[in-house]
Amino acid sequence: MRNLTDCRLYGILDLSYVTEDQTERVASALIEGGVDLIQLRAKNSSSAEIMDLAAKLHSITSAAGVPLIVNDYAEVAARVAVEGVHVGQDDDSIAKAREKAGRKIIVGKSTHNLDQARAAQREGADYIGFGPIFATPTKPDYQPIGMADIKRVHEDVILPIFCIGGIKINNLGEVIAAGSKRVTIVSGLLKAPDIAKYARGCKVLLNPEV
Ligand code: TZP
Ligand code: MG
Repeated sequence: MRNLTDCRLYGILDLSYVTEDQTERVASALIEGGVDLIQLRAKNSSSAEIMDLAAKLHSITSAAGVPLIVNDYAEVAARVAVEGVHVGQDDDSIAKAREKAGRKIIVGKSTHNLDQARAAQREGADYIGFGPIFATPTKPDYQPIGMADIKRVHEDVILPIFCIGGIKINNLGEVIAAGSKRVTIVSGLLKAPDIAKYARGCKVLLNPEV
């Protein structure tokens, strides 16, 4: 299984962009394109539905050594061998998520400013999301924070930091130039006509040495 510190491109299988019957095909395309980490995000599904889907997806992701992270529902990790859980500012605390999972898992947390990023580190997160950097229809109620604090968050937080929000292959270079080493991309990947090719293009920008 890939180490979190080796992950640079984080893809989210968000059920507002893909139907449930497309998820396995899309997961395979993300993996084929070199996505390092995959999250299952299904804001309108029950925890039982997410459990079934996570189990199906996990057989694909685990065969490829790609960690699978479930958004919000830490109890899923108690029943399905997913590698982690992702929580937002208004969700379970990191400790509560770990307690619900009942085993050693990765726990990531969404942060929307420097103070939240520092707090997530103190709280014991394994990685953070930082954004939305740009305005995004995937999270429409959130004010974009821009790129100004990307450098600072990398100075203050030693955890893997995934910049997120409105990041596409055509603005990824700017986000990297602003100090980002890792990104999460949702709609850019899921709406690409060729998902694997899009992911591969992003990986080239994120891993210039490869
Ligand atoms: N958290 C902050 S922005 C965001 C989340 C889940 C959505 C990012 O989606 P997209 O489509 O890559 O802008
Ligand atoms: Mg949440």
